[in-house]
Amino acid sequence: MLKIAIQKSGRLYEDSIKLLKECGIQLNNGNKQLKTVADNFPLEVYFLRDDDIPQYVFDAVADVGIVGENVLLEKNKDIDLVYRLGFGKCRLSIAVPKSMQYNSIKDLEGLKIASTYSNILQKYLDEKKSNAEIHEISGSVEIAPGIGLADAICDLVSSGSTLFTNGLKEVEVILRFRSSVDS
Ligand code: PRT
Ligand code: ZN
Repeated sequence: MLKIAIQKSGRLYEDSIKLLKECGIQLNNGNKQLKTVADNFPLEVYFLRDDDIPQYVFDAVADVGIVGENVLLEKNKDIDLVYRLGFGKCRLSIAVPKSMQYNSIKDLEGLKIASTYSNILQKYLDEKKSNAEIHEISGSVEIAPGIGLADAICDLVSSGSTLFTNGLKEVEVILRFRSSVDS
């Protein structure tokens, strides 16, 4: 029996289910259960928090998983990216308050950046020889500068509207996650 881990709910859920359907796989119990077996194919589907998917695959509890490349990189498990599916496109960026003068990464020296992507961000800061400090938080990153928790943020961006509504501007793009199916 093949085992696949997909997101239980959230941005990747619909497209993951759609993909399985397009493969002709029939699932009955939706995402109410933590796992389900396909009606017409020897496939078991696990519904998980996206953050847990790399570990499940690494532990071989699941054979494959559908997860954002950002999560895959942040968790840094020894597992292979075998295919880009073409959905969930976004980028990981650093943003600062609109009013801040920003010319280069040097302007972040000694400042605090709130992020849930501390591993990817630390690697980027090291590459740029920046000593900015990372403040790791697990969510609602965009409000951090507004409430005095940090000077800047590093988070995923797609349309840019969350940055805009929180008075932030994008100043560094760390990674662009390609959605192309063949790259
Ligand atoms: O509950 P669980 O832990 O499983 O889900 P989650 O809340 O951690 O993740 P979820 O469902 O928000 O996102 C799942 C995946 O979708 C991410 O890991 C990315 O690979 C991908 N993705 C694509 C995004 C976005 N676009 C995105 N815009 N994930 C999050 N966002 C958030 C971003 O963090 C920010 O808060 O949306 C906001 C910005 O969006 P814009 O459009 O305003 O720029
Ligand atoms: Zn998550």
